[in-house]
Amino acid sequence: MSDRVYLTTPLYYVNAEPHLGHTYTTVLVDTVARFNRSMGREVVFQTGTDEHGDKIAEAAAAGNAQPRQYADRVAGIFRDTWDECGISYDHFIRTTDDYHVTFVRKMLARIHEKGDIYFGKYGGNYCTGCERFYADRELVDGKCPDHLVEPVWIEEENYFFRMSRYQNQLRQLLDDSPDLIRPAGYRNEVLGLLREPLEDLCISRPKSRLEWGIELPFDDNYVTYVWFDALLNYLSGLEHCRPKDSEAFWAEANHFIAKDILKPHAVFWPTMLLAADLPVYRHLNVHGYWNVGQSKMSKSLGNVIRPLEMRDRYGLEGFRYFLLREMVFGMDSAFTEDAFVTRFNADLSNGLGNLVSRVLAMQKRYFDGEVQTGGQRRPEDRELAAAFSEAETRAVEATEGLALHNALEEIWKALAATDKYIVETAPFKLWKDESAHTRVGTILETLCDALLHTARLIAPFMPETAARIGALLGVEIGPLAHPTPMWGKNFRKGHRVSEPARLFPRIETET
Ligand code: ME8
Repeated sequence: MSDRVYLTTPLYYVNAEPHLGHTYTTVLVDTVARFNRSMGREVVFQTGTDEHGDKIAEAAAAGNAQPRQYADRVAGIFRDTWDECGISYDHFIRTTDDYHVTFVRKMLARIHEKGDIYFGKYGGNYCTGCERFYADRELVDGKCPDHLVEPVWIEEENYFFRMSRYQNQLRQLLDDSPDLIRPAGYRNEVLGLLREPLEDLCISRPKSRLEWGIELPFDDNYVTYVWFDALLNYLSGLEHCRPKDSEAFWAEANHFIAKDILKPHAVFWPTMLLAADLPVYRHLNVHGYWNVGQSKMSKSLGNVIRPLEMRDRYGLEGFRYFLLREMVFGMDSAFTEDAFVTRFNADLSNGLGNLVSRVLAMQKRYFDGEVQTGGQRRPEDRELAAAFSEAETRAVEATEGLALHNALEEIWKALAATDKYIVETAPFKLWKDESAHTRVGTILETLCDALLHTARLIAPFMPETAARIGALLGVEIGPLAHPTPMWGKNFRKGHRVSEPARLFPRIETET
């Protein structure tokens, strides 16, 4: 891995407010960004909003607003939500930003000059939800498989991107870089699409039908919107915020999306880049869908999960933990409040939270909070250190491979080893024997070391919890790039830790 990485979320449509699905991708990329920073890499993390097109114009009209006014309001809600959730993005882009509009027009002109954009007449089945045409074979029972509605037949003169010309090059690219699209299941899906002839891509709308888009540089009667507009954000935003070294970041571009927008990202986008003589991104990382219970999340079903409501009810850290622990990257997951509460109580309240308060309580009770340094280590102490060292190696490897749920599982194995260490060394029993007090001090110092290691490992996943544990221990939590804190060397003589605190009060449910 290079020392620079560029990480992106999709640009979310402003016709809906942030929900569980948007939050998952954003929290996932935030975690990957924090992890990479902790590994000593320089990160650019970009998110933002997709604001042009029919859907947005319709939503604005429904609320009696001008599209721009409406987009300003909802883009603000997205940005504020991510700020309130502590998302560590470096750049927030809106497709209505001037620099982006200029960039899109420049790319359109370049590809048009090359002869890869032509004018033609076309009729086809259009899904407004997806903002793209569907070939008959892609429809299921005549309906868009994603939105389950019949597409509308649209026939008009428009501009087309000669995508078909790049079919072989794209196939070659997928052969040359087997990990371009991850996990492999989605790569295979794309290879499947490429077995059929690739159609050209309609990239315009006449202004007579849609004004809310970016005017074509070569025909002011037409606008472009959605895909030819939005996909270019990944480059326009990077060049805008890193004008001097955007190429180096682009070489390590990692897009994160859900499977719903696989085709635009795996087919439209790389062929657009090939046509513009630009290098293709490094990885397209595709995750599955969150369903709510057995159903798709939807406004009409009234089962939309909103991030700030979850924060107010349970706290953000628990929500982050659940999302990252529960979803296997690439697979679908079901969200239920019951599953959330069960995991929260088991892993956070009884698990991590209980361990932290137990260790600090013993430290307080036996030594008035003062860490007893310099004691003799025993094999069981070294075994616990080894469990953490193994957890670190495995968690780092799993996170690099996007198996974040495995990374957390590995860290929780180290927590289980710590609980077992407490049971087996039994400091609360030893304390009854005065001659064993020195040993109890060493056991507790080992446990404080374990908490420090825990904080360091969970920091990308639960940054606030890691910071709280660091503050309770009264020590800096170093990044993963620094040498691992040495057991028995982290606390100076006379150092005091804080009084115990409850990090994750148990969620009581009415039964
Ligand atoms: O498609 N489960 O925007 P969008 C998991 N503007 N992830 C989900 C999800 C769910 N149930 N629902 C949404 C667009 N997402 C275009 C993208 S990019 C240049 C333009 C997440 O608001 C997931 O990341 O419909 C998905 O790919 C994205 O939101 C779609 O967001």
